[in-house]
Amino acid sequence: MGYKVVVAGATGNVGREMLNILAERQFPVDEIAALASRRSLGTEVSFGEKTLKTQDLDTFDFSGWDIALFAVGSGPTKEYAPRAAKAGCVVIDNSSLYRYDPDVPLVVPEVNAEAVDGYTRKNIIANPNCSTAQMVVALKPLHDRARIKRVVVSTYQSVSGAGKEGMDELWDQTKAVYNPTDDLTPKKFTKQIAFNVIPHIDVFLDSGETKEEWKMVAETKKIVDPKIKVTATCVRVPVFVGHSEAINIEFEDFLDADEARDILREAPGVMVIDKREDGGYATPVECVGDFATFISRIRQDSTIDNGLNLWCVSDNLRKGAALNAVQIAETLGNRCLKKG
Ligand code: 11C
Repeated sequence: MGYKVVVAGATGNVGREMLNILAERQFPVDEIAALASRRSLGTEVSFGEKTLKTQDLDTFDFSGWDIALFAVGSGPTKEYAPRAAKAGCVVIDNSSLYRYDPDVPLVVPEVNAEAVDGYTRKNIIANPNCSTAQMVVALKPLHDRARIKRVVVSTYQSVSGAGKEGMDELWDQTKAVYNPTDDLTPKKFTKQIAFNVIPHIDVFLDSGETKEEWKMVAETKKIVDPKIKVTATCVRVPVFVGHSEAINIEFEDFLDADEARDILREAPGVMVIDKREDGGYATPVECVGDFATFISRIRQDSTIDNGLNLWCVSDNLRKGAALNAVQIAETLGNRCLKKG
């Protein structure tokens, strides 16, 4: 006995990972439908040992389906998520469309699992931005011990955050750098990404921040604590998968680096790799395909009374998107929904 599960956007980076993770974690699935836009129709996708043929999102009837994982971007989400929700199917949405809606829970299960219960207001639950998800997994257990006042974070975000086009652009440009006849013109990104870094993700706001930076502020407040002040600089780097973050935290109470390390070792979803020696820290290539958020370089910030610095790396397509969505589905199943 399980659930009837839909994955919308099944041919994209995140949709494929959703199917992989549902299978890997043996989510109780009675029936599964993989949906795609009309232009990807008929494309086959894997679900464990099975191959699924994609069906048309536009004409799909969500009645009788229990859970729909959406990874289609805000535009199509606006059109199809309310339709699914109205048909009685609980939508877990990876786009930013509903994240800031007070009637929609924004959930990272290690941090605020109980918020899932609020799904009944719209039949929709929002999945946070990838850079927020991994950061709050690390912040929450430290906040519970010493109350966080302020966070200063700089991100090093992989090109897969910008979808398959972003990955293709890094691949093509990397080859083009060595072949002068190839075209280096940026298409998906605003500047050359190969052998470069770009301090710009998502659109600019009037404040001078980018929307990616604003999301880290607004989402941390909604998920962890509205009192926490956050300031972010979000940067795209030439890495295919895995986002990294340098996080500076100011607490109300003193927290020693050793105690912080012990707390994080026990924290759900966290893997501490923190030896003060060559290679004693995590980097993105080692974290790809993993479920954990990796924390390294935990150390005191001696410029303030109660400060710590740490390095945080996670697979942005997993904890930052597909894994978190599946964990929300698991939480919903455990707390709220009846099987079959
Ligand atoms: C990136 N974080 O790396 C973005 C991708 O709000 O869900 C996810 C955007 C979002 O480009």
